[in-house]
Order: sequence, then structure tokens, then C-alpha cells
Amino acid sequence: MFVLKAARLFAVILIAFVVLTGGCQKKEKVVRVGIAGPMTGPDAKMGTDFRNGASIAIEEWNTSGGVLGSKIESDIEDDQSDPRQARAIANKLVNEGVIGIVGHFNSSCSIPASDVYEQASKPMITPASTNPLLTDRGYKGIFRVCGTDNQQGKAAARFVREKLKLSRVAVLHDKTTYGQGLADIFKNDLGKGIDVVYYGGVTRGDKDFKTVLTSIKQKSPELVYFGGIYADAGLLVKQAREIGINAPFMSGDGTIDQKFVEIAGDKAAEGTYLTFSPDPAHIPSAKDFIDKYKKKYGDLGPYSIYAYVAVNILLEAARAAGSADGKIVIDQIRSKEFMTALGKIKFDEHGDVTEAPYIVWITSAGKFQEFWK
Ligand code: ABU
Repeated sequence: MFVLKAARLFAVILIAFVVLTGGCQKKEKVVRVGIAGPMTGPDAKMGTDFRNGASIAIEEWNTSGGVLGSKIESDIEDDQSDPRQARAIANKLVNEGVIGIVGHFNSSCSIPASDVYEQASKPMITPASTNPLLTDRGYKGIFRVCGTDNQQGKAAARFVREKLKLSRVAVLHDKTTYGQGLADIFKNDLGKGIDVVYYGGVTRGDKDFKTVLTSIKQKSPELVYFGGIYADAGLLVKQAREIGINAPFMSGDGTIDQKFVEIAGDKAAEGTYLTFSPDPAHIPSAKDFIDKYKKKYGDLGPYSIYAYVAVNILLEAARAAGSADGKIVIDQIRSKEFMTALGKIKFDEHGDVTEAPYIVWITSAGKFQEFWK
């Protein structure tokens, strides 16, 4: 009897101890950063580049003590390049209380998702969405660290007009906000004296573009311009060469990834022109990041460093704000000048970077090289 009573007493004391010490245990404070992009689907390479670049930034911040007295964690979400999924993810990230969002990749995702972030006063910084509309709506908390399609479409048109001096061009796009938007800006900037002998759209993910390419071939263009992303661009170039289109191809920042060459093949991709920002390998402040990235993940994708820079800007703004409150962090992003791996970054009243040079790259022996500025 005594043994039973003692055992009961011991059990009660033990439960009380567990409850009390558990209740008193301090939970580690965490600041969460949303990383949103296509982690699966046709543009998964770009989402993976975001995740890799962002994770290096977060690791570095944690190594030097975190931010606002807290450890930083990433909340990585996959929008699958689907605008509806992007909006759903945006709501999820807002509900989970992230301090801000680095993403999305596709302009067609960033635009609807930004409505959600703006409503919730959560800063969003896209590393890669270039459609002008994203920052043209007077939103306070939406930023991009890349340039816009107004800038790259104009650069492409100037190249065709002044360097190549062509007079017959075919213009194709993938019917997306980005692809069609960029193709239209390019077409409108060509100016007088250059005939657009073919203009039309293809469907993303199609595997056979030979019908449209045959129509293009009949018009004998001197260049085929494509507004779209690397996977479709790779197949288009490959199939164009197969049916005997030998005119050079030109595309934009959505295509400048090794996956384009892998899909097209070195021979078909040879001589393709691409607009993108200058090589970060020539920027001294980018060196540490590039070395670290290569060691950990291999070659950089076009937007790996932009994701890294976007995370750094967000956390630097939070540190300067001394607060995780979205409105205060947004004010800091708007007003501060940031020293980043890509150099000095300052945002204009729209949330665009004040400087975004575009140059023309060329594909040569399966690699991309700076070609014209
Ligand atoms: N700018 C590259 C492709 C991403 C997008 O703007 O849709």
C-alpha cells in the first residue's frame, strides 16, 4: 500500500516537473523569409537557382548572428509557374508570417501574387520578373532587383537595327505575360525600315513547333526573335535547324540558361543572341558569392545571384528598420541605398532599380559570351 502511494506521488511529481519545465522552455525566435518560385515544372531550373542563391544569403546571416536577435529560416514555396498556385502560395506565406518574400520568377505569377503581398504590407522583391506591369501599378512594397522588358526589348531592337542592320524579322512569343510582352516591346522598338514578316504565338510545353516554323521559313526572315523561356526556346531552335531555317535566333533573359543549349544542342544553339545584364564575374563584389555558389552547387544560373542579393536587401532593410513590421521594412527598402554583390542598388519610386544595363550575349561552342553593348 505504501509502495503504491509512493509510486503515485512520484508519478504526479514527474508529470508536474515535465509540464512546468516544458512550459518554461524558451522557444527560439525565428524570422522567416519566403522564397517563392517554380521549384517544379517547366522552369524548375530557375526556381532551384533562386533557392540556392537565397540559402547562401541566409546561411551567411545566421553565421553572423541572424537578424533582429533571431535566427533566419527560409519558407520555400513552389508556384509551379502557375498564376493560381502563385496566389495560393502568396496567401500561405502571408498567413505564416514571413518578414517578406523573395520571388516569384514568372511575371505571370509575380503580378497576381503581388496583389496579396501589397494588401498585407509584406515586401516582395523579385529577382527575375521583368514585365513592366509588376511595378507600374503604384504599389508601395513591390520591388525588383533585375531590369525590365522595356529595357531589354529596346536593347534587342537596337542591336538588330544598328549592329546587324537587318530588314526582315520574324517575331514569336509564348503567349505569356513575359514572353508576349517582351516580343511586343521588341517589335514596337524595331522602328521604320524593318519588316516584321511573321508575328505569332506558340503554346508553352508543346513538343512540335514545326507547323509554325514552316510558316516562318516561307517568309525568309533574316532573324527569328522569341519571347519565352529556355525549354521552348531550345526546342524551337533545334526544330528550326532541322527544317532548314538557318537565320540566327534571338531571345531574352528567360532563355540564357545552359538548359537552353542542352535542349537545342550545341550546333543548333550556335550563334543565338540573348539579351541579359553584364556578366557578374566582372563585378569584384560578386566574387565571394560566385566562389561559394560554385563550390556548393556548381555553375550559377542567370538569376542565382539576384536571389542572393534580394535576400540580403530584405534582411538589411529589416536590420535598419529594427523591426519585422512590413510597413517599416518597406520604407527602408524604398529609402536606403544597398551595397550588394551586384554593386550599389537603389530603388526608384516604382520599386525598380535605378540602373539596369542590358547587353547582347552570344551562344558560342555551347557557352554564353558577352557580345555587344
Ligand atoms: N524575366 C525572365 C522570365 C521571367 C518573367 O519575367 O516572366
